[in-house]
Amino acid sequence: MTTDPAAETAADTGIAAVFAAVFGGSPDGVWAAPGRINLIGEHTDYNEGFVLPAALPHTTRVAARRRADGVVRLFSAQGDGSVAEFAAAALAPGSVPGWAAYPAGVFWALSEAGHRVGGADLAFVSDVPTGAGLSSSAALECATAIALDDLYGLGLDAPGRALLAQRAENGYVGVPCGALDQLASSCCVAGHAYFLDTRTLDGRQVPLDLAAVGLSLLVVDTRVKHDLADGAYAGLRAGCERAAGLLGVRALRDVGAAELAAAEEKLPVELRPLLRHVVTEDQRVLDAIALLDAGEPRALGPVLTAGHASLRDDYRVSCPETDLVVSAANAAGALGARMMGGGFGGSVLVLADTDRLAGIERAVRGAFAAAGFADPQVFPAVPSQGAHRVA
Ligand code: GAF
Repeated sequence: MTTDPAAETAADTGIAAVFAAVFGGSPDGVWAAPGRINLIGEHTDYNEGFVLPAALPHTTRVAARRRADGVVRLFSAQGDGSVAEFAAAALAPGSVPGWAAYPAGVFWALSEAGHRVGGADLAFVSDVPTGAGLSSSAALECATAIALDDLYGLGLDAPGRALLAQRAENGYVGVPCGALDQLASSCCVAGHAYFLDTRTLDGRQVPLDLAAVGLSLLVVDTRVKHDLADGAYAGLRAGCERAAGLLGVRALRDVGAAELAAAEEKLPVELRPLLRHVVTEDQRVLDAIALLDAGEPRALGPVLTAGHASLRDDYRVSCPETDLVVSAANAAGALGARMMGGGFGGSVLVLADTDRLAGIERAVRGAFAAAGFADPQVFPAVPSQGAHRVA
């Protein structure tokens, strides 16, 4: 869980030993892809809007070696000890179950896109929390994509790998996610947030040195597991697409903030809050970028908290635990806080003065204990490097 080169080498030694124990011999290389936070811009990606993620120091690493016989073997140190094995050429959506579906889907998506990829042995070791809204699935996919890109000399670029990883999740695993997580895991740069227009894929790395101004980002993982594969996420996406159709626009991104009230009138009542969230959230991303460009990161706090209120009241994807983190953190002096990811559990991002972090963490843990919730996992989020080769 680090991008420090010396520490990464130590981590490699560990993963090479895992590889040797499972497959024998040495890997051809080791690659890493991170989980992500998202400063603002939630449920905007599949509405072709704006996002502002940053990579976490937590990564999924993969030690990989080409095979000449077309066989793929997958092992995860976080799995049940078994090896998933299949022929690369025989993949069809859904043919490999469980966690191995994500890397298998990358083989499938590469082949569907016309890339010549044969077999490989891959051993994964990850410290990205799973089911926590921090993109553990995308880290698994993007680590696989960069390893196969190098092993088979495909010559892909980072956004290209990200879109193939998204295709794997949509077409092979069957989750209709947008491209936020895969683009963040592939393209982020250490020390920066990544401002991205998900329609045009125009992106800009925005320097984010919060430590220099005495600020920190904290992740609070509520440990309430969300599962994107369930129907709620798909239902929200379908609702947005229905609303766009009724409004005669390609995607809800095309409704400007000034047109919001008139557009709401044209929709059935149940779709209005979805439109409201997407339009106001896109505007919050633009507001956040303007604040960062103006050198006013403290002022991001209220933007984050407004984003949470919109996800809670309009999009309705928060839960009592994420709501409690936001209210307890803000009451204890945070500048702002919001849930991240698909919702229904997962993690909250807190922006605070560094010297108030300990008090905020105490307050959140105390509030959870008082409410009878399980103790959350809390760690700092330092903007880190996107997918890269480690060794
Ligand atoms: C999940 C999805 F995978 C992303 O594509 C995005 O929609 C996010 O939820 C919500 O912003 O992480």
